[in-house]
Amino acid sequence: MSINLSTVIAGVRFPSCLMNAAGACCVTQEELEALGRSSAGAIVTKSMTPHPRTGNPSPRYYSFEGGSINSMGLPNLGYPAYARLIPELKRFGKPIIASIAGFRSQDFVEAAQVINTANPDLMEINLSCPNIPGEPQIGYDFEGSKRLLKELRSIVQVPMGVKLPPYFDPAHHEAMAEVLNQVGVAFVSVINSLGNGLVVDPEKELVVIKPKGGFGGIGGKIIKPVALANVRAFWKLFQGQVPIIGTGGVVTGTDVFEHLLCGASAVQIGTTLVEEGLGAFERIEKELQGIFEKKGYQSPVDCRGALREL
Ligand code: RRO
Repeated sequence: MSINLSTVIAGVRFPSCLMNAAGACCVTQEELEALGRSSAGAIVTKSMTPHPRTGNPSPRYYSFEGGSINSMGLPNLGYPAYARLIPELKRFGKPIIASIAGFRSQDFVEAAQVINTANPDLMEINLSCPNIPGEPQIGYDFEGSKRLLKELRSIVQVPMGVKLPPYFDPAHHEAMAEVLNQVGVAFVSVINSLGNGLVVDPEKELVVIKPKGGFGGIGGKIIKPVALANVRAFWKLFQGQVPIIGTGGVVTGTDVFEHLLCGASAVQIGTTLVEEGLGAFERIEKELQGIFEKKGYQSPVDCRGALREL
């Protein structure tokens, strides 16, 4: 039986359903090229802003037993640099997803216009950066999200999706699904890190990262149930008609399998990639292949959304 881990999102074929999450190992040209050479199914860029940014002061990333906390503060090369890089990255023969961020709608609009002409395979609008002091996450403002996405929708010609923060109430899943239905998005990427958590070092009686008094986005193993719930909620609300990229808590092939069962068409990896390096793709792919073999699945679409309920 031949197993094929490729997947299709918005008409774009990905050679593998695994890829990096925006932010993980994807800021510099070197990092993006390394993703190109790796067995990742796509190259996802760091979220980009109009001007280059060094980000928040260090320490700004910390890993612990159950995951990670970060307050990177959008370090990136600025969209003009990524616009130049995207056509070069095409030589790796895998889709490129450009992640767009900003502080005001004009930032998103400018970046979207320029990046659109660089022609990435998909554009992921980041509505969920939790780490800019004084800037709320746009994805928690449903009217604001609608206004911004409608404006972007009229500019962006490549398939445009959104990266959402986690929601914790069905009313919020419904409100965002309504927005996305009205705008018409090509895919949904859930979830970004769980915003504004706090990790404490009891020995030192101290926070573990510097910005925002130690508050930061939580990623990794411990956020998996929240990620799966968000994938499942949007899968159901869209009745499987809008492709979902699942992100959150992926350490093993079993974690990927769980995301697929909940309805994901592909899965992004953040904390594990930062901790383990790009070899994680091969390891997790092998583990997923082993699960498919045992269960008799040939491709992600065979089990997508197939989670049974009691
Ligand atoms: O750069 C960051 O601090 C960051 C971003 Br833009 C994001 O979307 N999610 C995250 O956990 N960190």
